[in-house]
Amino acid sequence: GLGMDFGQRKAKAEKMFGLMDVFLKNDSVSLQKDILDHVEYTVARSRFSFDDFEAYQALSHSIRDRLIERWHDTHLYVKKQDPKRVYFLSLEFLMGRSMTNSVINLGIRDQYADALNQLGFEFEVLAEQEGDAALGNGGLARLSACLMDSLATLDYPAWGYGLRYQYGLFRQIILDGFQLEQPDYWLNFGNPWEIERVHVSYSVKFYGTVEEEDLDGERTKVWIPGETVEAVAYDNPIPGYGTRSALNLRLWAAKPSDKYDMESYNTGDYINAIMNRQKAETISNVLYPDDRSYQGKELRLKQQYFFVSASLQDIIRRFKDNHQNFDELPDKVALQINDTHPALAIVELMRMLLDEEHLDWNRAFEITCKIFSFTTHTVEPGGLEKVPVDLLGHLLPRHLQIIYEINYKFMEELKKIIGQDYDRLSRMSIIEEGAVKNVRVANLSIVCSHTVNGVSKVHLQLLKERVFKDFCELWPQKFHYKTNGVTQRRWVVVSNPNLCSLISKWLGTESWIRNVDLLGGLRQYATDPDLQREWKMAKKVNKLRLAEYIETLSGVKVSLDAMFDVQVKRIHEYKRQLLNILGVIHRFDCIKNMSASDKGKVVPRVCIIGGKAAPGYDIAKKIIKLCHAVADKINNDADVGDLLKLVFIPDYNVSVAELVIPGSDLSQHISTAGHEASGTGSMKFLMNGCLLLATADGSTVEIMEEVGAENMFIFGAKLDEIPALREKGASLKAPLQFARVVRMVRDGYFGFEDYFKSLCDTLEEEKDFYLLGYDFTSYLEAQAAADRAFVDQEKWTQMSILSTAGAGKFSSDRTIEEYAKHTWGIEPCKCPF
Ligand code: T68
Repeated sequence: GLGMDFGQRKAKAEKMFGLMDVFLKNDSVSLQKDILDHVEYTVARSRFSFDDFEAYQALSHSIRDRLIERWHDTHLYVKKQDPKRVYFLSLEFLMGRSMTNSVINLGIRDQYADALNQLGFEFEVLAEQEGDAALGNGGLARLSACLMDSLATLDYPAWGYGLRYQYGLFRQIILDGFQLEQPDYWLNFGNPWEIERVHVSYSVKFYGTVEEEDLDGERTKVWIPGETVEAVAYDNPIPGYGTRSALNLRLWAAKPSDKYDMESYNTGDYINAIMNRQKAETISNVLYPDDRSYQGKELRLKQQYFFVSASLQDIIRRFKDNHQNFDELPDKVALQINDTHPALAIVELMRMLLDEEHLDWNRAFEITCKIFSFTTHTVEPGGLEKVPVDLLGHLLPRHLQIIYEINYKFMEELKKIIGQDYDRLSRMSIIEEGAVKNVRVANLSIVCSHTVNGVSKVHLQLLKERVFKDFCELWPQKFHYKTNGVTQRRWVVVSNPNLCSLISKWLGTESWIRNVDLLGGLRQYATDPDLQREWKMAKKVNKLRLAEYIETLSGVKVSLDAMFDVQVKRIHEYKRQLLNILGVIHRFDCIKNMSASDKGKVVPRVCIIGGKAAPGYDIAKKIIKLCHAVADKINNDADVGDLLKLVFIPDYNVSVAELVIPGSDLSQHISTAGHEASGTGSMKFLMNGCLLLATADGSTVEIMEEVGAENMFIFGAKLDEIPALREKGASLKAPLQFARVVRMVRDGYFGFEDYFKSLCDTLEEEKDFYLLGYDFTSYLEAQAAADRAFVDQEKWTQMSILSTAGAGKFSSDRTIEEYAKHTWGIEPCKCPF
């Protein structure tokens, strides 16, 4: 794939860097030796006796060596070229496992598989030993991971920055059908994929006061901080596919600062002083598990500032290595903030430029606005981040002053444009007045960014009409959208090897792995009986794998002839897992009341639901319990048998997704229209040839444009109908079928009627905000259409092939190209060997 053999690369490298050492060799014998050396010297086990986990450790270190090699070469080269770089700032990255992805992207999976066979191990078995890196909640965090993969593959000069949480997203365990949260202390067994850089560290300051001082006859503000914490870098190489580029994802861990004077007068003071120092580490201890709500918590704000301050110090230091003039900063640096969580970066850069580099306000502000772009992932105006002014002023007094100053100048400018429209001025102000004064982080981000991106076409429309209406009217040219994407490397090549080789065989090339538009070439074979047969076979194998997983987890045996109908994502009222469960109850009820001959016509279904509820989200937790209660009833009903099963897959995460998605026939994306900014799960299912049952919301609107509504099952109220429907409220009569299934839950047919009462109450006609009642009829119709299509397996397989064929647009490669060109202004920087 790299177009050069070992000798050529070495020759070229030597010419460029002179002293460049030889690269590691990738033939089977060298790999075996490497693995055994790591068994002996890294893992410290005898090379004659080691188990699967130790083999995994040794193997991962051998892969890590190769990652580091490319990562060094990339850095050396990019440093020399000094192009404009993008820095992707995100508080969350959901990387999942690294091993298989790494060897595939490095292009040495087969060599490793062979070397391991020689040693008596199997690559796939060892890969299962790895735990997930779950440093994020859901879609936003997995998007960050997919974008990093595309940045690396497309050779962009980019860095990711984030936090190295000690505890990732909680593990979900299910006890009696209830969700329990368990800590994810993921670093317990070491992490071979990171490189600790004890010498790359920065002091991050908090609290204290701001004083005025004389500097060369001018009054300047000086922040006298009260607490210092050290940020230590942990680097995670991100290899590109079919290139030698490997990017860096730099995650910060909090450590006590050495610049801490202790004056202890007795042993007790000394011990206490040490204990207090140790508290510094709590900053990067734990990921917040709420994927939507914002509470003004000091620790969360500390995390945000800690990560932003360390990253900016690092970025500015790198800039200053070969530049003195800050006017050049926007030509060398693009800063992308992933949602508003890293927005303090804006204020921190202003502070550095003003207080440390002594630029005047206008110059500092102009530079800052040229550097920042921001992507929002929200559709609810109420979901926007707010920070109490008192909290911010206490933790970061100087930053609050700067925010006030930015706002004052913005308000003055705004008055000149819109006049004395005080309602609008107060809506647009960065400061929200009221009983508790808040900083509106989104307003700050919009005012100080050159570009604001939504994540799908309809999302931009919602930003214009609802979320950022005032700002869109003021600066229409600032607002854009970049439709999200997912990486086909992770979501097809790694997770669905059967389908991957099938696609390559029929397209006659592996190029689609880098150029996913080529998938369109499958269209011409959609009705070819040979492809159809092979396609069905690949799906069968994946379904078998999933069925085995389900059986080990839940003891439920499922039939491979049934349609595997899947909804996996975070549990939310707006995502309407409840609609799905009520649909299952309806199906169950129908089967129970059917004649024997009608039963013969039922298309057997395995309904699969998975996802985590935020620990404090009561209704979401009740939905999980309801799913289990209904499953208990259905799965043990002799009348139903194989016609219907309901399974809840616990602890849904990236590696579970890699198993579940390829094994699904149908997947559900059924949010109330106008509530899902994009949705990226749908894209993964689509690539894997799963049919979509969906509302026209977020990304599915664009998926319809690509694969055609006739190849999907679309239902539900449309975006523009929703306001009127909500207005009607109680006068909207829910259909009888809906009333009947809700009644079954209410009356305790599945037990726990007291516990489910508040859940059922959300479905009352006047309260049914997410319009489950209204959409129920068309939902059932869409489900019936899916049944009919499944009976005609030829037709179904054709639709499945056309789904994969239409998935090209939804590669994160396309997303990254758009960001690079239109938002960041960066070019690829490819190491020529
Ligand atoms: C999701 N947002 C969107 N947020 O809901 C989804 N929020 O439609 C979209 O496809 C995806 O972002 C990618 O754009 C989230 O996942 C969070 O996880 C989150 C986390 C912390 C605070 C707020």
